[in-house]
Amino acid sequence: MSSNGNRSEIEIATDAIVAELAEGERFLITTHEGPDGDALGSTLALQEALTQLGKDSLMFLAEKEFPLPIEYRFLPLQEVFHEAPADLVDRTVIFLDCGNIDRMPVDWLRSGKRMLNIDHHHDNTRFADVNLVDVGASSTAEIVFDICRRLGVEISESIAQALYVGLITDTGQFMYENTDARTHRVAAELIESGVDVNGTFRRLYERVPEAKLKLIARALERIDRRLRRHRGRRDAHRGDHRLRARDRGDFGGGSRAGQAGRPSRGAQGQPPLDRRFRGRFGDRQEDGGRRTPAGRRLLDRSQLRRARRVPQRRDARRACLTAPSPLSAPGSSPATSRPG
Ligand SMILES: [Mn+2]
Repeated sequence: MSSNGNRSEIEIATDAIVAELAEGERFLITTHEGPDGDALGSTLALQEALTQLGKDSLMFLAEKEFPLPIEYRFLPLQEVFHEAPADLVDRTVIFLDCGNIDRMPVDWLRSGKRMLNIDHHHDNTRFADVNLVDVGASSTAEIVFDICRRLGVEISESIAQALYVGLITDTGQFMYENTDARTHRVAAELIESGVDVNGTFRRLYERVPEAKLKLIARALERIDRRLRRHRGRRDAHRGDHRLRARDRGDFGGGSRAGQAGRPSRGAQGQPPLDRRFRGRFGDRQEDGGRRTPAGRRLLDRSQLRRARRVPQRRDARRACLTAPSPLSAPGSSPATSRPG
């Protein structure tokens, strides 16, 4: 791999960018839509760096980006512009962390005096007048750190803080493959410049919004209620369990409904169907349930729910009820089969 060739290419681009920043007077810094930690951190850091050098610099983000995701709201972005400045044509527009101009779909941004492109995405389309695309950098923050150094900018606590946010968010807290020795060296220097490491991690990763917590709590409560209801129902009908098991054995669901009345039942030693149904609806007084005037058991709410859940079994029962009983069927009835 021509890493030497690559490096010199990046060196050349870095020199060109540094020259643009050093010589320019008015700037407008922007990034990609839906900005992440790297986008916001690099923007803030470069804004402060250019201001420190006495430049007139503005930051732009569309109004729709606000409010930002909760984890980024601690960043000091109060001075971000949402509109085109009147002197846009005199400003050099700097795109940070933006691999493609369509990732910042605000057309007037292309009407600046110059366009600079500082990024680390491997698929960067190099859309600007000067493009510094360092795919070996973990983050745009890492590149901006390098630029600051070359411009002789003092890495203040706030610049360090902003760049550190870009560094840890784009490297997944130094876990991704883009993390290397250079990343850690930059991190070390930022920490030496005053980054509140623990506080930054806490702000970025431990601030769960109250609304989200409430939502999770509600969902857990609902699951708990369902579990309790399910257990209660199970316990209440445990006595009914054996009967239900027998029902299943006898009817086996809707598909076997048509076979339920076949004469071989008696041969299997099972009671005739009409007797079984009398038992189900008429004889079971011991369950204490409410009954219709005809003696049918009224289902309580949970039993109804259960019955609705297995409609095919109810249909099977109805089919059995209306099917001719083997006892009353002509030919098998004692009355008609009796000789004489
Ligand atoms: Mn990035």
